Amino acid sequence: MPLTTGGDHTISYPILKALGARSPLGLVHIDSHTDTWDSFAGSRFMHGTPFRRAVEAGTIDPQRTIQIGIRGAQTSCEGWDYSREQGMRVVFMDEVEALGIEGIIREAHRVVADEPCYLSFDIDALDPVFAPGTGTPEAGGFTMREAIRLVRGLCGLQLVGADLAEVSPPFDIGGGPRSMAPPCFMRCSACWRAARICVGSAAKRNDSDEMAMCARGTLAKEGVPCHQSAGSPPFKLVLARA
Ligand SMILES: [Mn+2]
Repeated sequence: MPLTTGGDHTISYPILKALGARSPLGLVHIDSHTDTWDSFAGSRFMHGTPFRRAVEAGTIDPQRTIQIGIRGAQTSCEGWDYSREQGMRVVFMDEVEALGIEGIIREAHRVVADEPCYLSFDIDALDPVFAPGTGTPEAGGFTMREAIRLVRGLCGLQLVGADLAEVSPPFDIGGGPRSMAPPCFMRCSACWRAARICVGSAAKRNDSDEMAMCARGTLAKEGVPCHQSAGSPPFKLVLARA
């Protein structure tokens, strides 16, 4: 089972192309943005477009896709509109408030159903108080406790892979290379630990160690350099195999 950390959210697209090559996957996408724009600044492959490309490629089933935590200022409703037109379940933060974490967990299980699915967690789903080290922070996000409950609540889904994206240590408080691992990645690894509960003992390596190595750019067993958005570090795709 590939567990991937980034870096720019563009990484989800090639992963989904591989994992969803035989049949479209369900998707639990936790983010403050739908990432279903058609293009931005002339690029069709950037961190605002991966899930639109994945729909077009037939690698995810929009009817079995739920996007959770959507909020924030946008200059266009294009992504929101596309997701809903495709039949994705778009859960804005207001609805998260109304249904509560347990209600959102039930909704995720209902939408994805008992078939293979993928989890993509954008760290900007968290409130910037908890994870400021990201390129597009949005106020009013999940607390760490809520996020951990949410991810743990996905236990029982047929997860075939997961990623944690948009981590940008240079944007962390007191940023700079030397501050990369401690504040930001400790928070990330907490999410991964929660995710590992879902995937059992699939990840054999110590996840926080692996992510710290990834952050220093010293571990790149597989994959391609990630497309970089402003401020994103040159992370490599890292796969932890079951
Ligand atoms: Mn985002």
